[in-house]
Amino acid sequence: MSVSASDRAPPLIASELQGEIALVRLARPEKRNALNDPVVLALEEFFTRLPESVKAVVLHGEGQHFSAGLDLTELTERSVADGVSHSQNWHRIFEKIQFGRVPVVTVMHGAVVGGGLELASATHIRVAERSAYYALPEGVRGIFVGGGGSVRLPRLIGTARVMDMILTGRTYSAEEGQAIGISHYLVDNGQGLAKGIEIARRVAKNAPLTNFAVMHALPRIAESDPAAGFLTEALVSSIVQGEGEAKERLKAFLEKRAPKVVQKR
Ligand code: 1HE
Repeated sequence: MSVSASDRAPPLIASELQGEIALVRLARPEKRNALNDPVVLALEEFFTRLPESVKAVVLHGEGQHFSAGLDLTELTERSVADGVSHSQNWHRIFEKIQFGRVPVVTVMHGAVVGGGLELASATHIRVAERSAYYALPEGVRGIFVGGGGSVRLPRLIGTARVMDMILTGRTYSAEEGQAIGISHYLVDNGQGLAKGIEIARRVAKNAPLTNFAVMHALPRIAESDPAAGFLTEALVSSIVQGEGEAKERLKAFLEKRAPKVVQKR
């Protein structure tokens, strides 16, 4: 399925169901997948209408780049009030992705900059191709992150790095991004989508309540004081293991019907 701003306009995003997973692609390659309001709203629509059968999503970008970030043509003549509401619009939609129903795997290649990096950081697993590079050109453009980047990126790579990226316009390579924790997986060019799909299929096989706890409880526990965190963890783990699915999976292991953890070679 493709979504356009109007019937004759080129598609903004394109989506496809593949069994238990859905693929969603930023589809403005001629503008380097810059994120304008219609694209961000199309993403909201996609995540709002995700069929119940979908258990994980892969987000990727068409063309040579994942995303050039905020569509800078939108910034001209915007009042302070409009700016606040635009930023809060992104916050609402990216929160819908981060705290949504299913985990999202992002495949990053080429430019992953500004709002593109903010979008990727709102998702749960990031795969990078070697062509990927990361930057926050907000400083150069005379603006500031507005898509949740000052909340999510420091938690991912540290406030000091985010400060440096914005102040100096520094670019990190795919290898550096892997070392500092922007990506979880680093693959050769052209291999990202296959890897993203493989990961999403694997994630889709988890018990839904485990995925729910990982997406909704884990980040909140990690942010809470340890005493509240331990209590919340005890409650959540007890709820998750009380589900029929957990009981069946544990029984399967004890009856030697389930896979073992494998040693990494
Ligand atoms: C754009 C945008 C954009 C490209 N908004 N139109 N983001 C940035 O500061 C990044 C700005 N973009 C770039 O630095 C480069 O375009 C790229 C490194 C991403 C790609 O370079 P390249 O050589 O492949 O493409 P290009 O020739 O620069 O761009 C092709 C077209 O896309 C061109 O339009 P055309 O009509 O002349 O063909 C570009 O103008 C257009 N284009 N990027 C609008 N970003 C919620 S707050 C978030 C704050 C931010 O995200 S700040 C970071 C903004």
